[in-house]
Amino acid sequence: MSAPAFDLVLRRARVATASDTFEADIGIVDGRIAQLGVGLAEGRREIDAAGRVVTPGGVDAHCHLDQPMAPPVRMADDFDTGTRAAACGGTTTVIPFAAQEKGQSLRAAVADYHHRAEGKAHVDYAFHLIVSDPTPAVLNEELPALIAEGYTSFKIYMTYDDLKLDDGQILDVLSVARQHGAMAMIHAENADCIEWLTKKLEAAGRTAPRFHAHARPMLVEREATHRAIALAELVDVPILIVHVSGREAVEQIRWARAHGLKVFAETCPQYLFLTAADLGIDDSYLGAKCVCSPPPRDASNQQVIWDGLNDGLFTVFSSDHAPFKYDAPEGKKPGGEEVAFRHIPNGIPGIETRLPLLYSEGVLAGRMTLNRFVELTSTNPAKAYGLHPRKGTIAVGSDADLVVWDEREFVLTNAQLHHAVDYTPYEGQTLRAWPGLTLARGEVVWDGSTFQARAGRGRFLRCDAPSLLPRR
Ligand code: DUC
Ligand code: ZN
Ligand code: ZN
Repeated sequence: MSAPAFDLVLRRARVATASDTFEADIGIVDGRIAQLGVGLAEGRREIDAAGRVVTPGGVDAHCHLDQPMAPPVRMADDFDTGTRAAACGGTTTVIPFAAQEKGQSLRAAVADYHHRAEGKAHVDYAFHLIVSDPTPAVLNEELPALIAEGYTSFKIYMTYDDLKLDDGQILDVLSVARQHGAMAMIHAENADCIEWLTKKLEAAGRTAPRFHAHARPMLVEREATHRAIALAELVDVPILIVHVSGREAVEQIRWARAHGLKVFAETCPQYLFLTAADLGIDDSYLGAKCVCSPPPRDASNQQVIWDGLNDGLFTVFSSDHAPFKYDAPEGKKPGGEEVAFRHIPNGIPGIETRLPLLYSEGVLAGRMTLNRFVELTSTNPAKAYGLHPRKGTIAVGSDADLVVWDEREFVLTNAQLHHAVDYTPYEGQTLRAWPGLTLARGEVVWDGSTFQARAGRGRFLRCDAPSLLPRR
């Protein structure tokens, strides 16, 4: 008797890619998709997926794991717990950030971040860089060399004292992106406006978590988005605006596109499923759980985001998982105290709930096609950051990163999740689906009820030139 043709065959799947939906068997050899077709030969292992939707594993292109913070604050998830949660929520590739501290070399930040990931990751990972100190050595030597070595994207901040760049520095860094073909991601909020508003609020005694949203109104995001676009136009380079929260930023991006500029945009679950009211309608400290930047807006802005997801305004849907415990001195209560909003760590967890929320409220609620869901959550992020077609699609030769969906209604609780955070902002939300199986390079990492742990199985991915960028 001859040996089975495949290590694993997924039978009669309803395969969904960014462009097509079709029924097929998926034959897997050595962690890659070897054949797609009807009536494939036998595999050593067989899984019946009859009638069930199978999508490419999610690519979460914006998440923060074990990113160094100023003490006492510390992120709740490292590469172990963060990628465990990713796998259980159907995400098989993550791209967190190797963040340069001011005064630190970029290489040292990358080396430190590799150290944090090594032996811990359950799914594959790449790194974005965060450039906070663009010295001549960084601009002329480190950044070009790192781009050539597979770190082909970096984030620029327009706010936060320890990270922000001024306009001249942004122009310098964007010039490197242009010259070396990297993707520049921009956090667009006007730092001086935020500081001015924060001081006024503090002087009036308005320091409860809900005032975080008052200190960061849409105007500050709109202005910075416009300025980022202008700076990119001056340098003649594409940019990607991250975590876009609502109408005014969307209008700036539509304006840029209408003028022929290549401006990509990302949004996140919090701008579809939360509003500023989740930061509190009174001065309760519980609102700290939803403090993130930019803050969630209101129902009409949520609709603008849904529209942008459907009409092509957005390229990428990421979690912006930035995990801090609520009831812990290293989390939302720094030092164990209820603090003024300026001191509450910015960010919320969402790496595990990103796909199920959008599948439930987008695809199954009839707001979004299945193919667009795949494009936004997997294919486009892989293309934007140089990982496609190895990641982000179901095709012969691609890694066998697959999600088999279970369509069933249930109420989400934090106890069901696998991150190390003590809450989810989506507690009590009714969901209509969850991954029933996650395969990462052909291995079952989540079977619908049990996480199949093997820390260190996740591999570091060197990124190619982003295929969404023009070749120079
Ligand atoms: N920006 C992010 O990208 N993530 C968390 C907080 C922030 O301001
Ligand atoms: Zn940001
Ligand atoms: Zn972020």
